[in-house]
Parts: sequence; structure tokens; C-alpha cells
Amino acid sequence: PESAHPLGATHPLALAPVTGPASSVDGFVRQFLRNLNYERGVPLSASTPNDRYMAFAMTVRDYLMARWLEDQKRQREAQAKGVAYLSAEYLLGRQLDNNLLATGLSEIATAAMETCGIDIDDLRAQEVEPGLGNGGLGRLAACFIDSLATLGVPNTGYGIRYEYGIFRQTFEDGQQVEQPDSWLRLGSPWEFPHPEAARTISFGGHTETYDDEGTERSRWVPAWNVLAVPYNYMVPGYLNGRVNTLRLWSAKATNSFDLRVFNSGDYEEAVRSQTFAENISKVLYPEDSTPQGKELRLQQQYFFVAASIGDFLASLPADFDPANLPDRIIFQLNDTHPVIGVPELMRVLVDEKKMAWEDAWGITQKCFAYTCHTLLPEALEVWSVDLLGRLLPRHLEIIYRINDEFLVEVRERFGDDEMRIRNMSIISEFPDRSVRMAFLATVAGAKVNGVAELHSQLLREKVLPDFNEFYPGKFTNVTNGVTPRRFVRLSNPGLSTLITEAIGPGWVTDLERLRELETYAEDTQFRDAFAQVKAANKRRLGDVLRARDGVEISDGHMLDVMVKRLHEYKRQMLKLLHIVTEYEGIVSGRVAASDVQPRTFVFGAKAAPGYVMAKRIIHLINAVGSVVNDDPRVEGRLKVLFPPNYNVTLAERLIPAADLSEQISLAGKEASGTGNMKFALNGALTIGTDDGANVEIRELVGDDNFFLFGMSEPEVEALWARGYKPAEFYQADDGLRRAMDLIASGAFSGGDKTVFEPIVSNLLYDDRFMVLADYSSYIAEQAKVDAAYADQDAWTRSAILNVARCGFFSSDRSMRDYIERIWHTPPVI
Ligand code: B1H
Repeated sequence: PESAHPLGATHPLALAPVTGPASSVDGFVRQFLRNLNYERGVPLSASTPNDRYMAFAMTVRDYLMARWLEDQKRQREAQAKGVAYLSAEYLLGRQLDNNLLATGLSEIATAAMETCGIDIDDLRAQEVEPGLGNGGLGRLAACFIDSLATLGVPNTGYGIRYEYGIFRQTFEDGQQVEQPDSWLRLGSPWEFPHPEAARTISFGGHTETYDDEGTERSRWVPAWNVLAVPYNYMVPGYLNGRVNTLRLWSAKATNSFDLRVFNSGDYEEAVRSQTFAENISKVLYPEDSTPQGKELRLQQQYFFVAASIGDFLASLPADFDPANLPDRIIFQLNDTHPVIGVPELMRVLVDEKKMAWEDAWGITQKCFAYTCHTLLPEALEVWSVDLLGRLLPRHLEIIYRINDEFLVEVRERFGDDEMRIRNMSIISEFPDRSVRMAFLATVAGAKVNGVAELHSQLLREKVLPDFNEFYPGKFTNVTNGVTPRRFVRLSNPGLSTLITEAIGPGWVTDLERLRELETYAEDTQFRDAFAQVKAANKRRLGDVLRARDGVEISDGHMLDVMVKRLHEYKRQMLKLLHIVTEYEGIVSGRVAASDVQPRTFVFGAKAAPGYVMAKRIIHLINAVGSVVNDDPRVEGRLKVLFPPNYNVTLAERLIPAADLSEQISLAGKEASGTGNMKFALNGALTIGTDDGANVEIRELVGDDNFFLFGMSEPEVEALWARGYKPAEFYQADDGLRRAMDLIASGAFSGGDKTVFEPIVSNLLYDDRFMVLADYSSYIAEQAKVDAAYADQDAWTRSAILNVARCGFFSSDRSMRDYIERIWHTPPVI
């Protein structure tokens, strides 16, 4: 239907014909063997799988390197404005396949490995994914940098090279146990360390004023330093020859080791300062949606942000006038974690570049923009003035001055409305004096955005209404998106081929073109082919689960999937109550097993290690799973799988196989969700509440192709206002009572009633996320799901329409939104 080049032959970013050492099968083989011999120092015959993986990855890397160097030159010369994305997390997933796809080397590479007698799948399996993020927020950052490279927009992603990423989850007796994620153990072929470019980052100490040729100035006299060593990663665009940079910082001690102390025999003391400094980039905080107010965490934040801002400034020509900074850079704050960058830029401009405060503040307000990712009040980050003043005394002074001047403006505008002043102050006084980082970001940012329409509306109206009034036009929405390269093209090759055969390959970079599939939904042959792809994806998933966990997925089952971090607001408990209800119906004899639609329920979820209730829920899911799976009375009609250690790699297998996507958070709590988009784009139907981006998914796919249930956000508010008594819902619904009673009876804990009692009483007497209030509506909607699934052909039609209508959720579209409305950073052609 169109030119062989996926971007179209006339596209300005179309990649020139493949050239370079790896551009033919022979050339690839030669380069691979070269890398094996000269980089790994082994012959093929004596090589380990890791040697072969490393040499293979290096060969792909070599190919990208020419583009990377060229692109850096091009971007320097263009002097175009770029985006510095500041994010404490990047949940990248495996790199090899993505880089093969982006370079178009896949076929050559596969053939080359065949020549060497190597199965490329064995190489793929060798890669350990860098899990440098927790969940949606970190994965979003990874999707965004993929899209920016694909769009040809200059971007550096800045973050932390955690030595240990998100913990590896195992289960012992059904309970979560965390293992360290030593992803670097066998080395990473994708990173380029630059110790010579290390930056010194300071902490602690005090501030002083001094006379600078008649002007009184402040300066910071820090107490200790750490080195920030940059590690560069290539971020290739899709088949466009573009390669942007992800720069992650690793902490290193300035004077690593005291030889005198060592020689005196005190080995621990000799390395103490080294250990202390290097702890900064040691581990990712495994918190999701709630911050940890730990000193080390603030150190991490300042460490990477100060290094990143300094790095960018150092890249400018020596004679660059900082007044022009807003023409060259926008620092995008991914949630509040990098907000300490605001006073840092002020400090550099005022204290180091000797700029007038007013001028520096004008520049700073143009150089930052802030994305908020949550509404949960407990998730909004605050730092005690005490801690901040100890760790970053000059920054605290700067924050005070920003706040003083801001509050003067507020008074000018609203008069001495003390209530309002207190509500808007960046410094809160209760319970302790602390800095509200979201407020600081809002005052400093040129724009503030939420991540889905509903979320942005609630942010304006409920969380920051005074700021919205004060700064008309500052608040905006950019609905999240996901990269179609990783989450359709790579993860679902069967569907990708089917789509490309129908409408051509252009959808990979222009996802709205999936619309053209709408007519195919009416084509019986296409529907059959689509259903076959889904069945094949279930078998592919089956292979993976058999190999990694020794479990089977049953033929003919609906695959009902809930994968996301374990959090009470996401309501894994609601899903579990549905399962227990189905189970109880069968074992009590009220429902014939043969009348139940066979389903396999799949969970994937990590709980923050300190989140006790979340860990209990994990325990209960496993407990219910082992009872249900072992009970002959359910005749294999219900099955519960909870593969441990859900991560990007597993997601890529799970999502394409799913029939039903569970997006069941309490309305008003899930800022956006991005898993919801991935499922819909892979042809799963959603059962969901009117929350986050679910709202937009439903609007696009249509009510007939979405299972909506539960209270709306205003209904949730109204129920709270009336006074929510969960026990009343328990009393009023027989099914709910039976399910809760069965859990309370000890049926899933070998008769022990105490194990899950805290879950049951929490639901009965507290239930912050209104699980019981939405139960009956959820169960009723699940009955509709069963009925709909019985008509397989109609289900498949709906699934195709989900794919066809969700092109909006490409992160390319999200990036275009940011570029046009916030960043003003056109592509460099
Ligand atoms: C999201 C977080 C988050 N929102 C604090 N907030 C963290 C907050 O380590 N911390 O302290 C880590 C993560 N993550 C998620 O962002 C939202 O819950 C999702 O709804 C949203 O889709 C995602 C991306 O915008």
C-alpha cells in the first residue's frame, strides 16, 4: 500500500540505506566475532551465553554509535531549544530488541547469528532489564524519551543510575520477600561511563554574606562533596537515524579511601566515607505513589538534579548569556522529585553568575515546567525545613525568599486574606515547618499539567484551586501515552503483522491510523485472524509462565488480568472479592460449575516493602489462589495465577494475551494509568471505573466496547459527605457478606481466623477506598462480561474496535502536546 520505508520514502527523517560495518549479514558476523574476540577476549567456541549476548549487543551498539555522534553534532550546530527531562525513575525494560527494531537490523542480525549457530532468542533471554523505576511514572519517562527520539526533538533524559533497581519479588508461603536487583552483575553493554566528566556535588555546611565590590552577596560554604559520574545511554528513534541521550548519574566518593587509616588496620573506617557517598545512588526507593521522607532520598534528588543542571549549563558556549537560557532549554519536572532544581538554578544564576535576583527569577520561571502525577494527599512531597536547612542551607534561604515574594503578590491580589495566605504558602507550619514541593513547582513552573483530563480537572479544582485562580492559564492537561514501538510492535508481533497487512506499516509512528481498522472489524476473515493472534499470544504467555513459574494457563479460559503496583486505592481487594464470590458460589452449590465462564485471573503486583496492608493483600491473593486452584469442585473453571516479580519484560508477554483488563481504582484516585492504554491497544476489553484515563478510553472506544461500573468521582464525594459506613454495604449484599465471611472464617488460611482479620476489619470499618460500596456494581458488570464473552465473535469485534480507536494513546501524541503547548521545541530536521 505504500513505500517500503515505514516513515514513507519522502519523510524528512527517513533513514538513509543501512551502511556501516554491520549493514550486511557478513559484516554483522565479522563485527560480532571482533567484539567477541577483542572486547570479551574469548573465541566463539569457548564463549558463555553472556559473552555472546554482550558481543551481540555491542555489535548493535556499534551501529548506533555513528548515528549518536552525528546527532550530537547536528544538535550542537542547530543550537535549537531542547528538553531536559528530569526524572528520578526510568523503567526502561530490556534494550536489545528495542534497539534492533530502531535500527532495522533485526533480520540481518538474526541471519548473522544463524550463521554462527546461535539462537537469537537465547541472547534475548540473557538480558536483565534495568528496573530503575517503580511503576507508571518511571515507565512513562521511558516512553517519553522513546517518542522524543522518534520525533527528532533534542532531548536529554536525566536521572539516577541506581546500582539496585526495583527489588526482585519472590513469594515464601505466599508472602512477598524482596531480593536485591543486581542488574549490573554481569555488566551492561548499553552504558558508557564518563568518569572524566564527573561533577562535584556539594552538601551541608552554612551560608554567609560577603562584600562583592560593593554589593552584598550570599554564598554557600558546603561541608562535604560527592562526585556525580555520568553514564550515557543511547535512546534511538524508530528508523530515523536519531539517537538522543539518557544520562544517569552515579555517586562516587571524592577521596574514596584513606590509605593511612587502612594501613593502621582499621579497614572499615578506611572506606567509611566512600560507602557513605556511594550510598546515594545505591538503591531505588521502592515507594510508589507515596514519598519516603528520608534524608538519603533528598540527597538523591539534589544529587541528580544539581548534576544535570550543571551538566546542561556546562554544555553551552563559554560566552553564552544566561539571560537567553529559556531559548535553549526547558527542564521538565517529572513529579516533585526534581523540584529542588528550582532553587538550584536560582543559586547558580544569582550566586555564581552574579545575576540580579529579579532577572534570575524571570529566567527560572521560563525554564521549568511541572507535571503532577497524583492526587492522593499523602503522596504530595514535603521536606522539613529542619532537614532541608541542614542538607542544603542556601537552597532553603532561596526557597524562603521565593515564598516571601510570592506571598507579597498574593496579598496584592487578594488582600490580607490570612486563610488564603496560609493555604498558598510554600512553607507550611503544621504539623512541622516544611516545604511543600508541589507548591514550589507550581510557583516556579511556566506550566503545570496533570496526566489525564479528569486528573487535571481535579488538580485545578480540588488540589490547587487557589493557584489556579492566581495563575490563569498556567494549568493544563496532557493525557499520558505509551510507546507503540515497545508495547505493540515489539510485544505483539502477531497483531503488528496483521495490522500492517491491513493498513500498511505507517501506524508505528502515526498511531491514529489504527482508525483504518474500524472497517476490518466488520470483516469475518479479519476477525478470525485477530482471534487467532490472541490465541497464539496466550500460548506464548503459557510458554513463559511454564518456564519461569511452572504454571499452566488453561485452554478456553478468559484471561482476566490485573497488573499494577499493589495499592489499596487500586483495589486489588475488589478483584479478589469477585474471585471469592465466584468460588463461594460454586462450592456452596448455589451455582453449577458448568454454568461458570472459565476464567484465569492473573495478578502481577509489587508492594512497597514497608506497606503492611499491601503485603497482607498479596498474601491473601496467593492464599485464595492456592485454595481455588486445588479445589476439585471448581473443575478447573476458575484459576488464579500470581507470577512473582511483575516487570516490563513480563508485561510485554502478558498484555498481548489478555482478554480483560482490570482498571478498577476508586474514581478520583488513579491520576491516569498507562497499563489501561497498553491493554486496549492490544485488544483487551476494559472493565473499569470512571477514573484517570479510563474516562478517555471509554469515550473513544464507545460505551458498547467498555465495561463501566462503580461510583463516579462526584458520587464518591457525595457518599463521603453523607458519611460512609462500609458495614452497611456488607449487611445489604448477600454475595458480599458470604465472600467476606468466607475470608474471615479462615478458609484461605488453614482455619486460622487471625491471618486475614486485619483486611476484613479494615474493609468493614474503614475502607478508605470504598471497595464495599462498589462491590455490587462490579459483580453485576462482571456478569455482563461473562455474557459478552460467550459470543466470541462479538467480543473479537469489540476488541478490534478497541485497537482501532485508541491511537490517541500513543506517547508520540503526548509528546506533541507537550511540545506545542508547553515546551515549544520543534524537531531538528
Ligand atoms: C504515579 C507516582 C509516584 N503517581 C511517588 N505518583 C513516588 C509518586 O517514589 N515515589 O515517591 C513514585 C511514584 N506515580 C503514577 O504516574 C500514577 O499513579 C498513575 O496513575 C500514572 O499513570 C503514572 C504516570 O503519570
